[in-house]
Amino acid sequence: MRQLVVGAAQLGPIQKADNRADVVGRMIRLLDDAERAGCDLVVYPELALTTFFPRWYMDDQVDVDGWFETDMPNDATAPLFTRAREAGVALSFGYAELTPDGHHFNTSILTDKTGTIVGKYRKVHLPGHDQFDPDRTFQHLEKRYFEPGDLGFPVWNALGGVIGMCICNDRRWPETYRVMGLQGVEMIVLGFNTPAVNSQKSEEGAEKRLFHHRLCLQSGAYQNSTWVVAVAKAGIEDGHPLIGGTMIVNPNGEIVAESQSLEDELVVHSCDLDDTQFGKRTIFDFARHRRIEHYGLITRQTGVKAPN
Ligand code: ING
Repeated sequence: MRQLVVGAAQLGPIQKADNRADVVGRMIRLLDDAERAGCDLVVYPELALTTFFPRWYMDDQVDVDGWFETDMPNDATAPLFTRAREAGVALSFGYAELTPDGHHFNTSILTDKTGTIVGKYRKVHLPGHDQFDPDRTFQHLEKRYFEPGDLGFPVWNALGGVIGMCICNDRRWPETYRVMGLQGVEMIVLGFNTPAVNSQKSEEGAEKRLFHHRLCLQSGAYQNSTWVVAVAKAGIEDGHPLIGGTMIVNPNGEIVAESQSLEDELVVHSCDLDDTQFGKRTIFDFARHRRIEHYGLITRQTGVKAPN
């Protein structure tokens, strides 16, 4: 029994006009709830400190960089790190990272229970586009504002287990889970901001979005015998709806806890990391079952080459 009590701290909408201090205040209130619930770890969404700004077209880099953090922790987030250290709770949250040498990443971090950052991940799969697209009902400019992550999919020995991170669109790609699965990951934590409608297919609404969201998390968890904790930024941001669906999925692919609202909401579950072992020793014992001599196309080829 290696119980890890996780608080999935869903955030409701953050408006473009909201400031980081107010958002951090909301995050601290969720952290207080998590401490009372006996959580060891609290997980917040992708880009947790600001509105989902990639929906807005900007061509002035000064405006773009205003959405980024140059240090972490920093003045805005220091109160959160201090509160976490006092509470003895580890944190994971996403933010827009601007590095000292001028690189822009969609980043998430993991701290230990003293508030020390022990892990960093930079989003690899950037969805959307990099130029203004008049055919879309709204923009999704992650390819414009971020570079693809350059850290791969690392995992860390932390909190008594093997912990990994990914971010939003990463959860739709099986490679994300498998690379961490090959490192023995026992819990993957991720945040997401998922528009409730498809900007290119308006008949695809929240229900279908939630169906694909669950499908990806449950298959990733099951096929790698790992816990998956997925945390939404939810609700309507300046008129643009985001799905909820914050949830915790067990190594069998079963949803064991899920948010009920589109607001700030803490979803708590005690996760036994030993529940990952049976799958890793039997049906998904990679060493015994995988046949890598047949998988070459997966890393040799990016796009489709159909038979002529
Ligand atoms: N958001 C969305 C996501 O992957 C998206 C973008 C939605 C892509 C639906 C494809 C289909 O959940 C982010 N931030 O990646």
